Amino acid sequence: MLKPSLLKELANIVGPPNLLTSPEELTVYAYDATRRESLPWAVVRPATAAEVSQILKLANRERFPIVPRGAGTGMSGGSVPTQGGLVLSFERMNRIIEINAEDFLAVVEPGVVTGDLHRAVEAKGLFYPPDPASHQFCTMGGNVAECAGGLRAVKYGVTRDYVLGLEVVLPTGEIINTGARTVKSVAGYDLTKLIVGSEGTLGVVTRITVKLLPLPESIRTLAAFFASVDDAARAASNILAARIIPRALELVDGRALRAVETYLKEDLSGGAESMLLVEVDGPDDSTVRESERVSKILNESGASSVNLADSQAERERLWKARRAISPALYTIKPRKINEDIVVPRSKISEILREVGGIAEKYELLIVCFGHAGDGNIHVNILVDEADLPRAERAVKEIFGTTLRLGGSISGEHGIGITKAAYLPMESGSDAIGAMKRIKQALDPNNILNPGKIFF
Ligand code: 2HG
Ligand code: ZN
Repeated sequence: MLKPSLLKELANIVGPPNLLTSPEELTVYAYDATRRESLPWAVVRPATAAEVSQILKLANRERFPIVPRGAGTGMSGGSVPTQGGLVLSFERMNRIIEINAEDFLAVVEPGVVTGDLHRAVEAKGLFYPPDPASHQFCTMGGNVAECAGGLRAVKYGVTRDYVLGLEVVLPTGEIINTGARTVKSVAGYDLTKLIVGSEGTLGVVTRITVKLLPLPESIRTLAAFFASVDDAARAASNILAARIIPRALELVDGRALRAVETYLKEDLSGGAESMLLVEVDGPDDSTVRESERVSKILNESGASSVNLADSQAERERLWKARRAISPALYTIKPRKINEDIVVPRSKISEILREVGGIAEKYELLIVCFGHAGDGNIHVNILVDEADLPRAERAVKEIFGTTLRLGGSISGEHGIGITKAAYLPMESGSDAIGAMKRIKQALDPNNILNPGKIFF
């Protein structure tokens, strides 16, 4: 609880309408996409880095937890206020400050919706590649905090690869600027990369400078259907083996297809057991050639049908379906444990087979879909209450197998609270010790998003 005198100080900093304390309002800031919930004690909606700085200084003086929050679309509990405290919501810091075509960069506040940035830069012939499946809702601050990936990571990389610089309020209240407005900069430690993906535990991001690319001239999208997920995985590998890096290479298994078809009330696949969505981009003549090569490989890999999307509307229909899989899975069971393991690309078929074996062994309903092109598979265990103990054992085995294959337990969703217990399996105690020392140095009173990443 925050005592009344503190609430008054907070109201003075952000203005009374931007301090929320009623139970109804607090509920809205209690959850994320994991559907875990924990009520904050209060919520503030700051408008400037200076306000954030004052709030953090107050939190240090009074030792209460601060939980930064974007749109709450995170998949590992990063923005859930598990220890209560004060949520810092960035809905008012939502301006696109600059789009600079000469320097190929944009400067945004953390509350900008990622899809809005896409549209704004594309209107100027520019391109911001990172596109989490939730791009219509998620915000840039959250993308930076979790180092969001998305569908185009296979060719273009993840959020980390586009952040040139940040304005960050340190847990102790200092406002610092990291990085530069240049493509290159090696001045001192790379604090930008340290903050990106630190899950709101090392600093509060108040301004983001991102690199932009020229907007590709043309895009071609293919949907291919297969009789088994094994065939689809092999086809994905065959595309990469042909030295083609599409801008998206997404795999959807049969169960995920059925779920999204029910959810959207449309037949996408004609009953197929797996789908690959492949998208190539570049100069027009090159996408024509590349999509023809991809189509040939898909057919030779045993696809039952391969369709080239022949209109923008058709492309949008396919991607809308792909992006709807995550919510659609709730039509099957009331809960889903979603993992985002990532393996070296050569191991995609192997990990899918292993996960299939684990599902059988523990008698669980496991759905796999996601970013096959970069090895990042969303393994979703769909559970009732009674399945939970078996699901926990299965998760451990899935992570063990992933690590044995040279992968990582999280490709893009972060550790948060849901994977904190498993981080030692990947990082080991010495590396975690080093992480904890960094945390301690920057946040000596452990006020910033406590309880996330490690216990
Ligand atoms: C996606 O790619 C998201 O759709 C969500 O990362 C994944 O729900 C999931 O497992
Ligand atoms: Zn994803």
